[in-house]
Amino acid sequence: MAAFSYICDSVAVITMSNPPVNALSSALIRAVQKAVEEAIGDFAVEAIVIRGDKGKFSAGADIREFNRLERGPPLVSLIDLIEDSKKPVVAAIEGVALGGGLELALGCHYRIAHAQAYVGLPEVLLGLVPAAGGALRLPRLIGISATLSMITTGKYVQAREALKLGIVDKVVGENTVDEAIQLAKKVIGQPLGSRQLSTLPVQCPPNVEAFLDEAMVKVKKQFRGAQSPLACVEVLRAAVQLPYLEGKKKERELFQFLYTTDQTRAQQYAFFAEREVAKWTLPSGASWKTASPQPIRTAAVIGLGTMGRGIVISLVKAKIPVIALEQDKKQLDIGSKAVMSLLDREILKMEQLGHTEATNSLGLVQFTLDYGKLRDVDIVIEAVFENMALKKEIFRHLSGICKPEAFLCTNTSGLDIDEIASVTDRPQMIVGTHFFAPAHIMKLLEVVRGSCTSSTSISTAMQLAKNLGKIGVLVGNCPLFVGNRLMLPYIQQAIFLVEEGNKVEEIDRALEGFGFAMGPFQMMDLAGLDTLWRCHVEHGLTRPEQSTGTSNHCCGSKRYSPLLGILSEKLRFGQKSGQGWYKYEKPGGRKAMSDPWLHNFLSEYRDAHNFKTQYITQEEIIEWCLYVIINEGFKALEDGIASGPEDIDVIYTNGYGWPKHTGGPMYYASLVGLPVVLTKLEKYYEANPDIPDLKPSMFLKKLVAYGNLPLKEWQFHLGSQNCKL
Ligand code: TC6
Repeated sequence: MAAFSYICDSVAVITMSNPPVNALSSALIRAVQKAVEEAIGDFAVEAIVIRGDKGKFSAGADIREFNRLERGPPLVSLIDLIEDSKKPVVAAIEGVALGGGLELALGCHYRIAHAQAYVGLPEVLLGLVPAAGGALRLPRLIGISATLSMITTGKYVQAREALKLGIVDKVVGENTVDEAIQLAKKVIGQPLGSRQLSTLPVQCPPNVEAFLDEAMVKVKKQFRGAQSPLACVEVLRAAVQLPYLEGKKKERELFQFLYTTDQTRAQQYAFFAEREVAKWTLPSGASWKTASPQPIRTAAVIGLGTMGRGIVISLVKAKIPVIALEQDKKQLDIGSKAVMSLLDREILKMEQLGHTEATNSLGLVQFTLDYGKLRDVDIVIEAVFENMALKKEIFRHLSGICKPEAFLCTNTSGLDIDEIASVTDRPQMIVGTHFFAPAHIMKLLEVVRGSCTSSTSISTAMQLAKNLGKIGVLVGNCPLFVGNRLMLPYIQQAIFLVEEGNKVEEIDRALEGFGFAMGPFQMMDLAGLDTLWRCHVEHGLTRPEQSTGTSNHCCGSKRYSPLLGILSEKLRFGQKSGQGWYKYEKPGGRKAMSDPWLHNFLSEYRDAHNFKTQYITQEEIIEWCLYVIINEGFKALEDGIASGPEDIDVIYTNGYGWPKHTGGPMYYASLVGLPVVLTKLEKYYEANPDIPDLKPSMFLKKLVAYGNLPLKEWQFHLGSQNCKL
């Protein structure tokens, strides 16, 4: 676990070892404590270096132990022991020093980091606050403002930035441990007072109280409904107002409060779910363990619209050379200018973080009109607009041009992968790669398996997702895949509520109050009402010939709303045209403002179509809108399109703005209780038999028949025979 592995000229080197990330489990803390005590007590030792095994300092407290009853020795006393040591202690940081790992390093008197290492206090992402002195020592080292930004976002800071901020004393390109030993030798016998962070004053801006009040307001707005970012501001207030030891008590109190909340459990679930989805298995038995990803050394992107541009940037950021292709000179000029301007912005950001080599990225992208240039690339990602005929023509063409080993991917948000694959010479190498806009920022990649897609192709696409810094989730091939399939009933439901008299702004407010970054109407305005309307039409969710809305609002026995179509016909496309469900300061503007025209229009529309007004509460809005997502989620599990509830949750929390502090739609359903969700759906469906999205899924009913089963047991009751992956 940890031993005082050798003494090098009076310097003891303690190596923490708990693969794969040296998480500070009870056993590891105990072992490090013993090693530090030994080193302190050994006359031959004059200084100590602490390092992590296998190139990683430590990823912090062992999250797997969070829910266990037995607790080991507290990390806090180990860190205090280190800080109080009369012999200098140096942290040699390689890989990561996160959470408790960074807190331990802050207890050391000096810190040296490798250039590729990251540090951070990401406890907030697990619904917690730093609780081993991190939020008290860091502001004494780098000030309140920089600490606030780190602990409320949980962001990881690269070594060079950490050096600028003052978190580490030195950054080295190699031999981190040797450098740490040299530093340790140099400081033997020097006074340590100024290096014991807990004894220093907190660095505050003038009028710190007003600064913290303002921070609280900002954080409340930014992390709607999440408790831990607010607690982080409170810990900082304690750091400012109280002496260190009392601040420590407050830190502990807040940690212990958060530790018992549903939010932290949901966020821990989300953490493990994001790792679980990488471990895919097919019904054939092929899996992430048996399939080998092929190396992707070069790539091509076809189509430089919004999605294509973001995909090019993603590839370049992962240092993969890209050939970007457009169909004509005009589109190529527009697309290449947009890509280069995005790239310039990314390079600037990277340079500010100390990546001096960032400008080299400019040479990684090449623009062309010539398909012949795609002959030797390892992967092609087609990102033209959603038109099956066009996509098929492109894939037919690629089939004749690309080398036989090239993987051919389509960025589609819901078209049939098998139909696209059918026109190629290599259906086993066709993969759906559904990126989310903006593609160079959003973390999610839905990897869609067609019926012929090989396990090697899946493995390659999943590995590519990881290399691009994204989370790949494998899903089956069905209309709209998983994410959009669940989204459509949500959008429809929100529109039905408006037809019944509820205000667009109220519905958005209710869902933002639940924690969504934006409500459904702002989201529709962002996505484009015309685009959504086309999607409704393509998927048979309305009758295109009646888009002016003179019908009885039924398509067969199914209710539909023509509102998206009507607004699109009035050129109210959303943000891009400056008006949609809201009005904006200009086309492309972002500030949504309530629109009196829309309110009048809706009131006339309701009168003309004899809608019965049914105002509902904020709580009911949440139920009506979210329970259809959950219900469709159970249907997707039943159909075998998603491998498990975790996959749906990861898709929703990383691609659709579902708040992580509620875990995702399926986890949230388990929290509410499946019997409650079922009863509500039954009630709503009985009142609205023309909305089939409210009809409870058979799988949900089956689970409820077993009682209120924990989410981990759901899949067992489905069996694997349904899997369509
Ligand atoms: C804290 O410190 C609180 C302190 C207060 C004390 C009072 N514990 O992400 P990967 C596992 S809170 C247990 O795939 P990467 C992970 O589940 C903690 N396990 O690898 C996976 O297991 P699997 C604050 C952990 O190279 C394996 O390691 N720290 C922990 O892409 C590999 O992980 C954090 O929040 C852990 N702390 O990224 C850090 N961390 O193979 C969270 C990872 O069985 N960790 N595992 O599936 C990370 O951000 C990333 O894991 C990484 C490595 C950057 C360390």
